[in-house]
Amino acid sequence: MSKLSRRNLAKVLGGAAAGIAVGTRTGNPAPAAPREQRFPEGFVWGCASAAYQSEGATQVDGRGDSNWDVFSRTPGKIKDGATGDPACDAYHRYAEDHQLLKNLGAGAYRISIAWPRIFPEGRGRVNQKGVDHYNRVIDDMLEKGIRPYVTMFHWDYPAALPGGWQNRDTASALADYAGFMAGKISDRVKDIMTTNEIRIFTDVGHSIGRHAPGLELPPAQANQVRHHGVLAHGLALQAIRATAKTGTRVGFAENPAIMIPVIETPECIAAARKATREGNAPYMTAMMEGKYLDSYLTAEGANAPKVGSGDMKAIGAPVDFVAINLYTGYYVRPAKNENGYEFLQTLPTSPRMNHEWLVIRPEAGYWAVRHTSELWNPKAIYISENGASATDVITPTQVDDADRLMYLRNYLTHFQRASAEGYSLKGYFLWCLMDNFEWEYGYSDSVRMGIHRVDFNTQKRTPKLSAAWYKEVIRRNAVV
Ligand code: GBH
Repeated sequence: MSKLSRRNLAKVLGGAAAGIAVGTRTGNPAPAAPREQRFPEGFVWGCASAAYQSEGATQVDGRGDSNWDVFSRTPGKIKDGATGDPACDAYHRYAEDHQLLKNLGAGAYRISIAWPRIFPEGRGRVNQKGVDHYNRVIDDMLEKGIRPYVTMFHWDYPAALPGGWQNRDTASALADYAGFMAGKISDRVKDIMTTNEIRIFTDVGHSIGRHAPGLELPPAQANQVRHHGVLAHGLALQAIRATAKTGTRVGFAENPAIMIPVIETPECIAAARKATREGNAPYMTAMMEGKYLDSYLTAEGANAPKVGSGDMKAIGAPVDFVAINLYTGYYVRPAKNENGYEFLQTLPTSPRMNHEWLVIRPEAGYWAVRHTSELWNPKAIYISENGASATDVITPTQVDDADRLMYLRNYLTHFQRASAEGYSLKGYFLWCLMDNFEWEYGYSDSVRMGIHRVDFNTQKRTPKLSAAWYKEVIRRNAVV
């Protein structure tokens, strides 16, 4: 045996491997009882959905056309030419859907209101049938013991609004609508979100052009649209507070880019926190701080948005909670450059779910909560969306989606860590209760995201394996 003595080898590999007789095995100590990764008492478990993705019935009861109707009817924009019809026909089947939540034991459902059902022309005339519809939806939820969380704007605005988000007036139109609706529902709805993902509907809709209205604006105009987005939140917040019954809490649902310290050292954590603040400068950071960071304004230079007096005060008014949609994240480390950090590349080998963009980064769940708390310390944080596109395996007796379950369980482990460390995480909404219209991907089989499978021909809903798993999570109030 070369230079290695048997003794050294035994140290590294253990006696038996080194050919040395080991003494009598005394056995391992008895394993400790498994410790459950629990969530605090009163933690809110729910599912999420959105009007245009699930309601269908786009021509019913006086609803006006939305930007998404116009976009999805434009050839070449949506896979297979799909539109928001029939979606899940939730407009007519909401009671059945609430029953699905009840079967899960879920205590909450996040829905959005279709603005074009309430103000078909964007402003002015109210369509009472639209108001009546949401009153029925909310009442049915409450009768079944499900707490409604309502988003005023999840991307579908009345197509009649001149100029859409390029027009500053759209921000005040949203505020008028949101204030009006809050007056109608806040006797029963206690948690309202102004907007969903300003980062996405402004960027992907106006800069990348993959979402409605499909524009690819130059930087100055795109920044102006972003400003109108956060302004809409600020004005809506004011308007809702002016009309809502006391005890109604108002916030936003945003999907900030979350930067993960690739190695958990204090330097790397600080770098990731700084990158998270700066990487969301036009959106969440502006809403939490009431200002645009100098680094953002300097980088944009002449393309920076034109800001009206009083805008930033409205945008930065304190919210009652922050809701985060969390799907993926970005690895960051410290660097000797101007920013003090750099991003690691996302590689072709980075594990993904079926969406190309859905890179699996479960740690982002923990860092979303921790960075948000450390940067801005909001009263409460919710995860308002988290979920995955995965392939369903259909057997005669079951719909198996073990990969979705794997994804969800991994992320939940990291949300639980944040909660166990004492961060103010109050609830979790799984995206999605059921398969639905997945925006530019339409109804493609590969990007279904539900824990209930929807047959879009018959509208039959079938619980998947992930629904059975989620039910057990809720029952035990723990990661299972
Ligand atoms: C959420 O957005 C939405 O709130 C929800 O409506 C949606 O169904 C769900 O995700 C699942 O997609 O390839 O450059 O065009 C999550 C944020 C928005 C991230 C679209 C990826 C595509 C970027 N996602 N985006 S791009």
